[in-house]
Formats: sequence, structure tokens, C-alpha cells
Amino acid sequence: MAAWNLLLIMVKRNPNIGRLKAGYLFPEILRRRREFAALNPDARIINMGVGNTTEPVPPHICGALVEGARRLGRPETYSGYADEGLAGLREVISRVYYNGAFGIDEIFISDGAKCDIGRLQTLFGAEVRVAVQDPSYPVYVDGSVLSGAAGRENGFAGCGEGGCGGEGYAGVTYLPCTPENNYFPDLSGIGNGSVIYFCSPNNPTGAVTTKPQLAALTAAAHRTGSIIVYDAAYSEYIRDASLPKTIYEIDGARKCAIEVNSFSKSAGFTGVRLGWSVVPKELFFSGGEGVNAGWSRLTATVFNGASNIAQYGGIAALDDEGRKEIRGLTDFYLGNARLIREALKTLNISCTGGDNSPYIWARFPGRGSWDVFSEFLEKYHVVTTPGSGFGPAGETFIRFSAFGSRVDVEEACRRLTER
Ligand code: PL4
Repeated sequence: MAAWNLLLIMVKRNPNIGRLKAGYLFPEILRRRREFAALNPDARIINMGVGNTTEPVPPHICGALVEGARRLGRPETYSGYADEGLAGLREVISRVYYNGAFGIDEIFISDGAKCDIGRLQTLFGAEVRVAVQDPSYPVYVDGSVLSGAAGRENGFAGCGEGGCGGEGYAGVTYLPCTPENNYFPDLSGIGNGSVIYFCSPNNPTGAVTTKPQLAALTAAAHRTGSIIVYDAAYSEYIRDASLPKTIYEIDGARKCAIEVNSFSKSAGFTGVRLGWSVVPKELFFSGGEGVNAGWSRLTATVFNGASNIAQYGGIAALDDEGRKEIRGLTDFYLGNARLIREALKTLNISCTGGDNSPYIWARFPGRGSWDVFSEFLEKYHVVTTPGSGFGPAGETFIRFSAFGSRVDVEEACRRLTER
């Protein structure tokens, strides 16, 4: 018998992987789509499920990516590791998004918001409480399960006021965001010392938090000694000038909030990979250690920086020409969102979002969200995202993504209104 047949691996799997209750949402949607396609080979399926960009990177920004690649081919412009990010990019992010309020050592360039959320979960470790908007982007909860902060019987609260409305993870305080509370949660359920994941414009509901609401969230974080991880990945979709684009518009947020953001949905960098996190120096852990210093230590250890090519593209995206291109691209997807909303309206389906966000959240009272997902796939050949994948409060909803070509969106809307 070959020696390798006798090999007995004695390395255990991280038990947190076994604590995840289901597969990750988006691969599961893809699996069901493929299953349907195999049985219905003639169906032309349209994706309105995963929020994946479809439109080309605009010319000025794309030109900078090309030039970034060329720079690497010349000895005089070649660059290697740039661990926390190119200074020029960090400076321009501070200026464009935060009026220069942060030093470049408070802005960390990443390979995307999701990747930094995962690393932040390592920073906080297993001993924190977690609070999330319910529904919310699944990475906040699933990543917390992987870091050991959720999913264990660790004695922390299960659900916030109003209950989970379904099965959630132990260690997570679910903050239901429903039509009844206009998608802004009751904050009284947040436990002391929580990491609060908060996303605005929200994925999946499309709701955007107002300034007074964000001030209330910041006050709740101060009251409970909590840290907010504020996900502003869709801030470029805000058109209503009264709505805050960053949590740092609120006094006191620098002492309680980290902000993550991304070029994915603004400049079409979903496949390029570039984002950033703001970690203010005024933010401290309960033991008095600086969060900024801890983050710097952690990222220096487990991350080697975003691609330099992508960073040159990011710098171009934030100059005058690049800003115009971002506006054009986000306007385009908001145009899709308008069409989707109108189609749903003609079907008398009540929905929110899509005006300052690329997601539309549609309500189907009394129905299970996977059932509605299946109905839309079977009847219209349109893939959506079932609301329950975003948390217990999403059960009677499905999400429509406005990321798609105009041809596809128009065709999907035609099917919805005519079939
Ligand atoms: C599918 C609130 C999409 N495979 O590209 P990144 O890492 O800078 O940003 C990811 C991200 C961060 N924060 C929020 C997001 O909604 C997203 C992207 N979400 C969606 O359909 O919900 C893409 C999902 C992808 C994923 O799992 O992220």
C-alpha cells in the first residue's frame, strides 16, 4: 500500500466554520440559477441578484489603470510594496471624502471593503458582542461567526427589541429594520461593548440614514461604549444633498467609528479591487490601546497592500474628470433602479430604495423569500436575492440589484409587466 494511504491528518478544522448555518448567500443563488438553467436550456436568464457591476470602467479612469501598468514596466517609475497605500491616494481620499479632516496615517488603502471587514473582525476577535441592522450584508454576521464572536453559546443577547423574527446567531443583536420603523432600527437593544455594523445607503433595503438618525446611532455607540463599523460602500449613490455621505459628518463619530468604503460600485472596480478604511487616532479600545495602532499592526502582518495599478486608477477616479465619470456611472445604475421601481409599481408590489441606492427592496407579505425568488426565476427568468439571506427580518422580501446592462434591465422589466 502506498505510504500516503496511511496518512492520517491530525489538524482540526477551525470549529467556527462548522458554526455557519448555511452556505454563503451568493454562491447558493448561483447554484440555484445553474440548476434552473440546466433544466431550462432555452431560458435567457437575467441577473438582478448579485450586486455585480456590468458597465466598463470609464475612459479617464481606465487610462490611469493602463498607465499604472506601464509604470511598472519602466525602471524609473517601477514601484513595489506600498503596504498602507500610496500617499497620493490617501491624501486625495481625505480631501475628497472628508474635507481633509484625516491624516494619511488614518486612511488605509485596501483591496475592497469586504476584505477589510474580514480583517476588522480579526482585530476585534471572539470576545466582542455584535449588533447588526437586520437585514444586512451577510459578511457582517458570517464573518463574525468565523472570528468566533457569533454563533457560540457565549451568553450574549440574541435579538434586539422586537425580536429576530426568525432564526439568528447567538451573540448577535439583530436590529430589525422594517417598513414599520422606516428602516431605521430601535437602538435600545445594543449591548455595552458591541461592534455595531451599520450600512448606509443600506444593502439590501436601499434605505439611507438621515443626519439625525446617524447622530442617534453615534450617541448610542457613546452610551454603550461601542464601536461602529460604518459601511459606506454605496455613498456615491446618494443624490439627496441633505443625506450624510459619511458618518464623520456627525460630531463625536471620530471617537466611536471606523468607516469602510470602496471603488467597486462607484468606479466599477469590483474586479479591480480597491477600497479604504478610515481608522481615526481618537478611537481607543476599552483597555486604552489605540485602534489605529492595532489596525496598523494587524494589516502590516496579514495584508501586503492593494495593487499599485489599482491605486493609480483610484487617484484618477478622484480628480475632476474621474469624479465626473463616477457620477455618470452611478447615474446610469440609478436610471436602471428607476426602471425597476416603475415596473414593480405597475405590479402593485410595494418597495423601497433605488433613489439614493442601487438596490430595491420589494415586499411580499406572508410569503417566504426563497419561494418568491423561485417564482421570479421560473416565471420571469429573473434572478433576484431572497431577503432571508440578509437576516431574519428579510424573510418576506426580495432584493433587486440595479447593476446590469440597460438592455437586460429593460427586458427584465418588460417581462415583469407583460407576463
Ligand atoms: C457578492 C455593503 C454585493 N461576492 O467589492 P468590495 O469588497 O469593496 O465591497 C463589497 C461590499 C461591501 N459592502 C457592502 C456590499 O454590499 C458589498 C458588495 N455586495 C451584493 O450583491 O450584496 C456583492 C456580493 C460578493 C460579496 O460577497 O461581497
